[in-house]
Amino acid sequence: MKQLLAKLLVLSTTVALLVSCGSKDNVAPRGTDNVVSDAASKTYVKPGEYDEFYAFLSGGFSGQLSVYGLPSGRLLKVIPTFSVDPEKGYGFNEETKPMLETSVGFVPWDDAHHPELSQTNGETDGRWIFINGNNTPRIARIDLGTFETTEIIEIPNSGGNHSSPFTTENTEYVVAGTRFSVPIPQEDIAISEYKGKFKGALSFISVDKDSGDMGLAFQVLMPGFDYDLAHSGKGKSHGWTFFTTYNTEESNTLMEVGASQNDKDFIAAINWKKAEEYIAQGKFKEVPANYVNNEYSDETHSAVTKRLNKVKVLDPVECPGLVYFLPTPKSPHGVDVDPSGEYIVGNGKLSADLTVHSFTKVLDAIENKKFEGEAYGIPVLKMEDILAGIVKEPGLGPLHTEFDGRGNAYTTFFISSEVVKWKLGTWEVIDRQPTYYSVGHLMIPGGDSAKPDGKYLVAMNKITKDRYLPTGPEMNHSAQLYDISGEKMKLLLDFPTIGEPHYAQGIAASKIKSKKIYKLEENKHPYVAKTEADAKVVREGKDVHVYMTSIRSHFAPDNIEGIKVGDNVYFHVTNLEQDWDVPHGFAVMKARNAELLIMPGQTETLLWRPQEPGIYPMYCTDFCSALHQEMQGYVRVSPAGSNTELKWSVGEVDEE
Ligand SMILES: [Cu+2]
Repeated sequence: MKQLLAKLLVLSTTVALLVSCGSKDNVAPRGTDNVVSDAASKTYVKPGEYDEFYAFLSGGFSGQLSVYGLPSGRLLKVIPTFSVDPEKGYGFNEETKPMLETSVGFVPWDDAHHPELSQTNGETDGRWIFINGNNTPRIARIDLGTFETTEIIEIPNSGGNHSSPFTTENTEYVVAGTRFSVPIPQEDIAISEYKGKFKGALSFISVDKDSGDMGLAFQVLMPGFDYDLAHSGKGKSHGWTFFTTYNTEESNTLMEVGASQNDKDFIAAINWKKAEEYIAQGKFKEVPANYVNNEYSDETHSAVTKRLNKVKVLDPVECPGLVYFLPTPKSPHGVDVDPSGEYIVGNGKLSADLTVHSFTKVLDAIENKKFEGEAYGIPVLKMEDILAGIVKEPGLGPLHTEFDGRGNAYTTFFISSEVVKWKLGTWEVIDRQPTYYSVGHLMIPGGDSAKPDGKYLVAMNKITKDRYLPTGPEMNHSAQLYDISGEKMKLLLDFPTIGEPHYAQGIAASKIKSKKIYKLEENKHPYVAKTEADAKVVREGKDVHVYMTSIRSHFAPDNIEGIKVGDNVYFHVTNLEQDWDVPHGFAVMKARNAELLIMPGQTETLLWRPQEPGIYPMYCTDFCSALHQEMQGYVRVSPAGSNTELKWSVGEVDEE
């Protein structure tokens, strides 16, 4: 096995060298031969027409989620999630600052990996999309009515939230498995004490079926392995969630060698219905935990941070039947469950073969107590008892598998840089297509649900190299669209992405009901001004609240005097428009945060602390009308302690 590892390492270097050969400046792009001749007509969406699918691609290290149309590959929107966004004011305006609050204070950035659509009966339902924050462990929920981040929950006892937020069949839960094991509770100990002292928490976050509200239901305290990815069961395996593990060696240094020793690592199978029974019986420990839950209200247009201080923890040793280990070669990365819920594919990234387990056989082995042994008190099943089949030498470095709903599976191979199509049940390879280059995840709309829409496949590649015009040392990552409606896959399109498109989800456009405006009469923001008659300026000590309105093409008030150095000026701007797609912006000179971008019927607040006396222009930043350039005003700032009278102008025309 060590030999195999060495071979893989050599091969990966060779592939990297091959890839770099083609990267001389401005050489013609490679790999155009396999583009089918009708690719252009298959991806062409006429001007004015809509795409058939939404695709949601994570932004990876940008911390955002971007929305594309398929098959055109057109970028429709970037949704700020875990990172501040000066374009929309997210994380800069007073309303959304609490969204990025954590147990250690305001965190303006994270690394977002796996978007996951909400499901009903195992099918994507177009209500919400969830995404994980890796670095400061969190899960966000985005409302697909508004395409805005509406909730973020922090995950305590986690060392990095990678295997997340994969949903259960009816979005009962989204899950969060720690990538890194850490001492739980955290403590100041030598890193060499890793083995036995470090633990991995697998969290189940409940989702309210009507409101979508998330809450940390319970955590399962696992051995100190690394937990990589997850998928929940469906159909016959509904009630179970599967997490891949690596580093079952519990190594803590030179991991590329240390964590690659064992021939098999595990897929941890968690029976969460059993967990619910144990919780109901009170068989949990309630442990102190410091975490937050931030929620944005569509009524007040404001987010509130709730601080939480305990969590229910289940210990598998005290809860028989809660966790089983399925031995799987070798450092399995993705764990993917087919649409029927029977097959559990373990993508052992250092393995020559793909391993597929049978859920029926897993249940049978459990029932007959056919165990190979145990690890930290958790029963280990025998691989030969649970194996459904093996896909023999399909490629090098398997990472992830999705399904088309017609009995086929598609697996990405990072090292051999390809997507391989194979058949469930017969395990034979049907087709393979190269990717440009080094593919990570792939996405078929609904491809990890019970009802895939098996028309397109998107490969998300880690290396772009010579695919586009050079843009300096950094090239945007690349996604590639394949037509998978026939026997053979056909490459149709490359399109650049934002950040790292780590994973994606796709859904038929008809399943999403996008909201067009916020109704002004429903606006319950505490500082709303619903008409220009409500516009005013109120001083409360050093805090000055400007109740401002914007409508094509003026602000009310437009001139303000009596502001002093040392004041905290809150511009609460309400957009009075009630038409689709008429946002207004707001900026004031020398503001040290960002602009506001206010949707029709919405109120947003910019905090401004002027530092020197003078006249400060303010203006609308979003081109809104022919007289947009006239949409402006002034603020007069006087020295601290001066007695300039507070006054403002609303709708008065200049006198001669
Ligand atoms: Cu405007």
